[in-house]
Amino acid sequence: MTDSAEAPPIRPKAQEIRDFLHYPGWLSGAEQMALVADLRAVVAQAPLFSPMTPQGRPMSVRMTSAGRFGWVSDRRGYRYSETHPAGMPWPAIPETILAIWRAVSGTDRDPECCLINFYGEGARMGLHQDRDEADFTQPVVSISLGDDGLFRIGNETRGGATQSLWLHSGDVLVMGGAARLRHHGIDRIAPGTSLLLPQGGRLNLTLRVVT
Ligand code: MD3
Ligand code: FE
Repeated sequence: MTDSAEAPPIRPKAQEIRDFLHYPGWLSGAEQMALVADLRAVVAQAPLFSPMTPQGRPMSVRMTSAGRFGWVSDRRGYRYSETHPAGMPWPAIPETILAIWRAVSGTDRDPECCLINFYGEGARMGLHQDRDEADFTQPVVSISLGDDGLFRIGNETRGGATQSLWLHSGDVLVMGGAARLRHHGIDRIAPGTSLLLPQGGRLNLTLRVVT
């Protein structure tokens, strides 16, 4: 047998669903574990927090960010900020994460925000649009880690038919073109479906060009 430790992972082919690209199992198990180690270092510098909705209720998803900008929410509303709610700048986006963006995004620009969403049991994210970025020709790339999450995508306007898709640990999604302004959300996670995170739950990374 030859030593397979250096063999590059075999990447899945993209599946096109409603104008976005789904790469099921893009990341190998070893790559997922390396990403979790990098994310632990980010969270040690920039702890997860529960953003407040403008209605004054804490979101069920806990968040933090890496990169020049992070996403924050409080009574002033949702916005990108160059500082964590505790006042410090965000940590740099790990190279392992930048490499995924460069492989799948199809753009020359690098992401300026890596939003880290943590879903514990019962956490969800209602249907919304991502429209706080300056240039909608730039895609959003999403990376799923840990427990399965039920993703739902709708339309540019509210209402109408939606389509659901289970996202598994190691999956990558690229939302560009006509998919970029669609409503989307996470209905629920399936606790206990992955052993990647010892305490369970789901981590989702979304990479964005902000300016
Ligand atoms: C479709 N996060 O952080 S990622 C978000 O799994 C967000 O945490 C979800 O929606 C999560 O804003 C979904 C998939 C995703 C991300 C961005 C999109 C889908 C998108 C932007 C436009 C359209
Ligand atoms: Fe979103």
